[in-house]
Amino acid sequence: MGFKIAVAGATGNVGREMLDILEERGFPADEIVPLASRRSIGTEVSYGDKTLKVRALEDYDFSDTDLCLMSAGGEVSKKMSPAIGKAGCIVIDNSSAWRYDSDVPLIVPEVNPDAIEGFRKKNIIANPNCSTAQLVVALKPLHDAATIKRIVVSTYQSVSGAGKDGMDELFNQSRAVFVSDPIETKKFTKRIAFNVIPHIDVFMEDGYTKEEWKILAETKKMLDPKIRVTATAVRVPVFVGHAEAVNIEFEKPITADEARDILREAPGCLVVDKHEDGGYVTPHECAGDDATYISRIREDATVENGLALWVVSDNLRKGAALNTIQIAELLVAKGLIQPKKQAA
Ligand code: 11C
Repeated sequence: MGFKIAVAGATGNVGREMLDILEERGFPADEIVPLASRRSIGTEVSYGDKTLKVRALEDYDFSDTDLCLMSAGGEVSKKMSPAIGKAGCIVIDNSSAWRYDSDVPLIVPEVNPDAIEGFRKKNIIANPNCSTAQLVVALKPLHDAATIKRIVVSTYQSVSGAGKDGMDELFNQSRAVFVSDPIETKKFTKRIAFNVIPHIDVFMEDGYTKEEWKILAETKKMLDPKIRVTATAVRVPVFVGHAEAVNIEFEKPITADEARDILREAPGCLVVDKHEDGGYVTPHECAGDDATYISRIREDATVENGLALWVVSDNLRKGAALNTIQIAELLVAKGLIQPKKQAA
């Protein structure tokens, strides 16, 4: 007997990816229910070779559903997840609504799998921001080996992080440049085609953006509150795949060769680090893959015990849908969820 799973936000970039990954990985599902807002009722989505019709999230009764994979945005999640959890359906939420709540575990299975046990207070588990997920997958094994004191990270984030509207804007603006049409900016505050924008999410009082703050807060929550983090988050004209240039200062000495060996063995990591032309991974190459790729590993002689790395991953997969399904798999592997139908 398998699980009954609702996918909320099933028509979005991440929701569709969730449906693909559930099927690809053979997650033990007896029934999949795609949900979205009322205006999407009847929209068709694919699950393997099946076509499923979207139902209204607002009207759905979760009482016989085991798991809700929620990618319907922060506002919807804030409003609906507590009641879904109370109905006995575990919510794995992809928004930032619950990540910083001390009663909600924030999980990357390669990094802090044991923290998942804390989900029972609200029946909600949070999935991190895409730029944090790939970062902590790379940092965790290095932190275990040599204790990270401080990181400086600059991100190069694809437009799919801003949803389908972000992808459409890059496409339409690129086309407009070639045919000399006027450039329209709607989703991003400046032109993204053939440009980069040092601004993701809203500005905070200290001059950092919320995206930059999320990287700091989530790394501390999942990895170690003592690590100091500073980030610059930049949107780049790439459709899928976030890249990050990361400088790390450790307490203990660690060489680039040692880091390379550690990362080669680390779960979720793939090292591609040939010191030659093209001997590194770019976002375009990682799109559609599950791994977090690590390249350009080198010693940073400007600080004591310093390393620099280049980290790339598919933001819709490890950064969102894949990590969500890995959390669901972790619940099953730890025996923390049972199909309700079987229990009845
Ligand atoms: C972006 N990282 O690339 C964002 C998208 O908190 O889950 C994900 C926002 C979040 O725009």
